Amino acid sequence: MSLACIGIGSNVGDRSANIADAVVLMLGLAQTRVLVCSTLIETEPVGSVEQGRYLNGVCLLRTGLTARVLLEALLDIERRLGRDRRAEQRWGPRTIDLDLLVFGDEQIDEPGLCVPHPRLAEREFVLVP
Ligand code: A4P
Ligand code: MG
Repeated sequence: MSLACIGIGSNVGDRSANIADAVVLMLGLAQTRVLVCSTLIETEPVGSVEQGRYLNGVCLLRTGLTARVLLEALLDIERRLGRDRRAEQRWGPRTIDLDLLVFGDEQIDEPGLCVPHPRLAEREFVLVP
């Protein structure tokens, strides 16, 4: 079993409902328990794109999944909540963003999977929660 830290962000639609829906779907993940969720904070958007303020939070999971399978499951939750990456710009507005911030003490740098999340240390919207 591994401890995984998930960063959650939303700045489109009903932001707190989007985040609550994402947490409910994480509760249903195989071999996984949601241990704790932070309070949500409202944050100024980071990046050059003009967009609305975010709600951000962090959840701690305990999981028997691998980092790769967990990330695939998180991307699937994003899709189920209506996120369509092809219609978005990088660091632009999104209904829901789930980032795998930390996965135990693993250090992974593979195509499509980089853990710890490369911009973790510079992102207050993650560090504060
Ligand atoms: N990917 C690789 N490793 C990971 C990982 N550890 N966690 C791949 C999540 N995804 C990972 O992600 C692009 C691809 O990265 C995924 O398909 C996955 O295979 P994405 O979520 O589509 O792209 P993104 O989120 O636009 O880019 P990125 O680089 O993840 O940006 P961030 O760091 O997530 O920033 N401002 C505020 N206030 N609050 C926010 O939440 N979020 C962003 C996005 C910008 N500004 C923000 C916020
Ligand atoms: Mg992301």
